[in-house]
Amino acid sequence: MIKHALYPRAFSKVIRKIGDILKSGRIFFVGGHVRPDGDCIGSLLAFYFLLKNMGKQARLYTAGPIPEYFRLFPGADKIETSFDKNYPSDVCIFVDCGSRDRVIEGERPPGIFVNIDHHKSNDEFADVNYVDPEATAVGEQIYHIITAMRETVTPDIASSIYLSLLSDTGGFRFSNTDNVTFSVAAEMVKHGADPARIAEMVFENRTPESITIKGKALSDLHYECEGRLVWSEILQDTYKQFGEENEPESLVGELRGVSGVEISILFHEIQEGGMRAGLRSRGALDVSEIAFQMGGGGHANASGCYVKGNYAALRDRLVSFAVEYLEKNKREAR
Ligand SMILES: [Mn+2]
Repeated sequence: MIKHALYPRAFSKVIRKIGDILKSGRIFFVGGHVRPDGDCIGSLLAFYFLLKNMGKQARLYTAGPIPEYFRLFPGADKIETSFDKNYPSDVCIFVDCGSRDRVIEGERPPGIFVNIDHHKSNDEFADVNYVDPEATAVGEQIYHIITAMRETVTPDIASSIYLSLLSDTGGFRFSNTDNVTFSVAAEMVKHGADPARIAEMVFENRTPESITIKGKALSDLHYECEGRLVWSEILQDTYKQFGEENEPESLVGELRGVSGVEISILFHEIQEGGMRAGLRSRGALDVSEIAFQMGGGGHANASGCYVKGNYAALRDRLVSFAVEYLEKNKREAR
């Protein structure tokens, strides 16, 4: 994919507006989604360092759990996983969240809401919404905000934004990788991000437990539609034994890598009863349509859903939606 301009002109008004809010606000709450990924963590941290440089008060929050390997990232110790109802924020920024319940169920921190996201399914829940499904990652959107404000990109900000880009593109491999991704990444390296060090943190820092869980999932793959669909699952027994925080990173993406596979799904049995599923697809196949049928959403090639209820029944329902979708959409010409 090629975008012709580095700066997304269609969003210049909202980008300026967010700049004004950042300048006038004093006490900031920055929230990310549950089970944060690298884009979420990188975006939280980029805001933390930016706001600190601007002399503002800022607290970061995500419902967690935060994978162990992000703990090594500079600033990661600032991310809180319990929500402080008494924090008197005047601005709440939500990053990488397609809907508000991805952050805090029930609770509402005070202040004006700003929503910065690139999920196609975003429901524009905030007072100010900067939602660009064409953005590589939220880190890229934050880069546009910072440059429009003419604020300095410190090495900490650069590393955080680079983490966002690297992580959401799966190491500059996915279809959201374009010329802007590389331009912004190059800028971040110029400002002090260390590509090898960050890649090592993100991709070469697995716990032995997560490898064991992955081995179990890989040893029991289920194929449907003549191999066009593959799915696997991780049950509560396994999570109880090896720890939920050791959920194997990007496994569903690896399953998509099986030749002949067009859609991959990884199911997780959840503690409260029910399922969480990650879906990945190749090319023009849009798994967000399948996730949407189960109340979820996301990107065309990467989506997910979370549904309470009977695990096996929900899993089978989602598999049948995926089979139906594949039967409607003929094999991708490759
Ligand atoms: Mn993202």
